[in-house]
Amino acid sequence: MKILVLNGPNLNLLGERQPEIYGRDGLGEILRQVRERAKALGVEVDDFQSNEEGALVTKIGESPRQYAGLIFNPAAYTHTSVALRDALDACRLPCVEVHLSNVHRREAFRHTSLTAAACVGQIMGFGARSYLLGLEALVGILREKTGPAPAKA
Ligand code: CA2
Repeated sequence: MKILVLNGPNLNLLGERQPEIYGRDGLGEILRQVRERAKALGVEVDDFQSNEEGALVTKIGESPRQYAGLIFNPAAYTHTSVALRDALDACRLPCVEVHLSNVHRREAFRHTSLTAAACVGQIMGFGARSYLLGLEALVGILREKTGPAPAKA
């Protein structure tokens, strides 16, 4: 079972600025933790980050060929992108939306997510742990559908 971890604009800058909001871990470190948890859960993970909306739309569109589900931090596009919402609806894969910060404790423009309604759920406010919780939730949902992973030899 393969899962795609998608990251939107500016998340490549994590760890460099605004650590009080986003924590000190860079995206590479967050993804390392995700891969470690994925291994423990017995699933494979790929990742993709882009600062471009169209590249994210294209990646989501291609994802049903390769992946069972998505973990997605759409970053600022969360609050603006009908295109990403439509792409998620169209691809029909289960997606967990994750955010490092609790957007409801921040500016009002961050309180709306256009993408959340196309997702099975949303996890926010736990820093890098949001991704790990999102992965666990997604794997749980997928296993409910397909049954447990085969035991290791
Ligand atoms: O809390 C989150 O995960 C966000 O998706 C992060 C986005 C923000 O626009 C969302 O409202 C909430 C920002 C992504 C990264 O922004 C950085 C900006 C400067 C330095 C480091 C990261």
